[in-house]
Amino acid sequence: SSIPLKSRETWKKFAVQKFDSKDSFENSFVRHVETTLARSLYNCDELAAYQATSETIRDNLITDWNKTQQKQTAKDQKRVYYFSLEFLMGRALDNALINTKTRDLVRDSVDDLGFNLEDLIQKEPDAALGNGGLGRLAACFVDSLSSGEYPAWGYGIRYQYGIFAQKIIDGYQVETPDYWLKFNNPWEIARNEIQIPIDFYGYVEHTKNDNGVKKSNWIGGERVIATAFDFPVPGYDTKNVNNLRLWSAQPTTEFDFAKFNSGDYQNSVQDQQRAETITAVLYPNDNFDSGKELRLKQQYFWVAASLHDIIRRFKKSKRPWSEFTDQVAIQLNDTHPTIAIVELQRILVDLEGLPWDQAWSIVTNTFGYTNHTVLPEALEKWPVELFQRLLPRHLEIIYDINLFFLQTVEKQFPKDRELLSRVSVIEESQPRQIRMAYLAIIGSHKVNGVAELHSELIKTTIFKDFVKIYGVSKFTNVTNGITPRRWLKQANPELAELIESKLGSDAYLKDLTLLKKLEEYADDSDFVKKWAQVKTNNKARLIGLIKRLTNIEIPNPEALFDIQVKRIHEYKRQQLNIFGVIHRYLQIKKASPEERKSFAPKVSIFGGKSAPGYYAAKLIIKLINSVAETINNDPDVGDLLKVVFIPDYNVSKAEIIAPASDLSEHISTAGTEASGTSNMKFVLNGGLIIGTVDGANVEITREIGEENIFLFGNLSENVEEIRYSHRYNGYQLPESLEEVISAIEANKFGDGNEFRQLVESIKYHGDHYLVGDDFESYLKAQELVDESFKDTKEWVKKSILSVANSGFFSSDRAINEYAEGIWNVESINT
Ligand code: B1H
Ligand code: IMP
Repeated sequence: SSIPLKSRETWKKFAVQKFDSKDSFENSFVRHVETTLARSLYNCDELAAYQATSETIRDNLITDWNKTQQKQTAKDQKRVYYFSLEFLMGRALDNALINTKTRDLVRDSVDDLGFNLEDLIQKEPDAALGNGGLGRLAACFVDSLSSGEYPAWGYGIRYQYGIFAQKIIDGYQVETPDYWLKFNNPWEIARNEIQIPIDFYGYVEHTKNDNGVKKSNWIGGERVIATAFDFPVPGYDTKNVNNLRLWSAQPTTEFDFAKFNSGDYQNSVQDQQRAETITAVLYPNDNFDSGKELRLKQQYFWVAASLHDIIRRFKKSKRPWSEFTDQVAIQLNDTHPTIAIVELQRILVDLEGLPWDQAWSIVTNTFGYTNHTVLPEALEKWPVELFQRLLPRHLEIIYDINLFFLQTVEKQFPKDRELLSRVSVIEESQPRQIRMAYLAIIGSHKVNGVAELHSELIKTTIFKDFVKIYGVSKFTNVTNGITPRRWLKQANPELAELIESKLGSDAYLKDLTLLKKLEEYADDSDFVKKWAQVKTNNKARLIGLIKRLTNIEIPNPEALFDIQVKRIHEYKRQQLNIFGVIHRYLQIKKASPEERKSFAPKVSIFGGKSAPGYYAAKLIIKLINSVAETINNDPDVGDLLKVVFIPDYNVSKAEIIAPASDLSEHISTAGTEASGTSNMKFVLNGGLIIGTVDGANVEITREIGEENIFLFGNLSENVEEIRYSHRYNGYQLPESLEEVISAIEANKFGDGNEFRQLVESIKYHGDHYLVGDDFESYLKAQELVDESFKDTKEWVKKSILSVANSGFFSSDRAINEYAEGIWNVESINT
């Protein structure tokens, strides 16, 4: 359906020109205000100005997006598809300005037009289609894929409601809906012409073809339509703009006439409308599997639509199926898209008529699986009964996949019945369940963890039987990374500018290892002074945010800013942190005026959301707020200690918080945090870390040197033993922690009774997360922090050396490792 040759000259004559000067920007801006927004200079408010600015940038992005897609199609290389149920993108405008290097020009143009760019940027709601690290990782990865000019698409769901907005009322978390699409979203392109039917429920028809070969045919019982929304993802300093395609559910227009003719028109329309609920809301759980039917519907809906799209694109090339894996690599971001393995097998066998073995070889060579957690409560399992109803043909295929798999295991390890039942995809429990992680391993050619320690752990614990079966080479590591464009240049423009002044260019934003050169300036007193000044300015920016959000005044910007912002979870141990704060408070109260001088003034800052149904996490939030209430209003303490809970922690707030830390806390029970990525963000912004020997902290220590990090706590190899000993030998909490608990019980922080469950789980119920075992070691590490912070020069030196050696943690490096070691995909420039 392309334009006839004789008309093409006309098209080319009017090819869209990108803005490239103030004049052309302002021209486009005014046109968008007057036509796209149907306003004028008499009623153009900041929101309208934000929208006109974004529409103008969007025009540029779409122009490059089109060229990128054409170029990639012409090059005809293998493409990578990143399947993620979460993309925590945050705001798009500032990022697009930075990546396309148009920020200064646009700032000046917007100023000409009577607006302030910084204010316009604030008008954009976050695209918060994710919970935490896993979703933000996907966002950093699409940035790096575009910047590295890889032919790549992201596939996900366009939730109408992203992660809830958190309000703090009387110290409690209250969830409110995040209807982020309230205003027209200039960053998406609705592809209403793309309408993919997706079926659920129904039954399977078994027949034989003319040659007597068995054939299975799934007859769906409910149909919804997947329609596409495309989000252009600009690379940094390149014209490459990749696509993030998010699916939205719509009712079909094929009406069920039986229903409609029964005369109940209203109810029939309502039934159809229910289709839209599939993509209505993001499940707000981090590291937790809630096992809801609607969630499985989301998963199948998204995966089936994405595969349909990929196969349509593949078929345009008229290649034989044997070449599918030369064209397509699909990465599964955790087990959430695992049903894609089964769906592709179904398409190849049932619809395309390939023999099982050939199909299965295509499937397993297509997929890679990334594991992000070893926590048992987060490992996905689905009741067999639910699959039977919702996806009956898929269940049959899972049974066959499992049967063939167990037959090969049986051959390899004859008579080891225990092994067979341990590795079976079907868990023979009541009710029987499908183990999605096992299915993901069996259906992929590579399985990776997200930091070295984590990748070793999965091989020796949850997946050790599979290492025995497949060999160790199927299991690999790709340590997570973060994009330096958003997490340095955008979040911390002053630091970026200072770095640029020494490195001579912004090349480090594409090769972060160039930061190494900063080592030369760690003792340069002029540079050290400027470095410290940037931190102070960023702290002032955070003080402003805190005042606006909580009305708390931070009187002393020189105080040590000690920050823990992340999802609230017992394994992440915000309770350890707040107990440490209480301990410090009690010490200050006991100290003489003379002794008080030895405490470095400190601001303890918390932030993060709890899953709405996670009672223990919600109690921790309440405790933090109660402690803040007591301490901040104790005149005896004054400036020595302040406690803040920043409500509604999200990506755009993280961009203000990360540059403002002196110290940040990454203090999970060893072996529980797969990687962590905010640890990398804080280090890259010149903050020091207090942390356990867990996740990427291990590699951060290796890169920046152990003299530049405050490590404490038990090691992961001892955790199981300690838990065992708690259970069978009993345990005692250290005196220091008992004192803290007594203060809580004595109602020093509101009604102590309210926190009983939190206290009891630690004191009497096994202390699963080892708060007691790590408490003294934590306090010692904090003493060292106090000591070090007093020597400003030494502290700043540590900060500079840390940044200089954080180049490894760029998501560009991570993506290059995936491309080479897992996908076998090349950049379009090579
Ligand atoms: C991570 C999750 C997660 N691991 C289930 N697992 C979810 C699991 O909605 N669910 O059902 C949602 C999220 N998230 C995080 O991934 C790890 O805890 C971090 O340590 C890691 O840095 C991050 C990215 O790899
Ligand atoms: P898809 O890969 O078929 O989904 O196409 C995505 C986009 O790539 C299209 O909207 C076009 O802009 C572009 N595209 C796809 N195929 C071709 C082609 O054969 N020639 C030029 N551009 C193409």
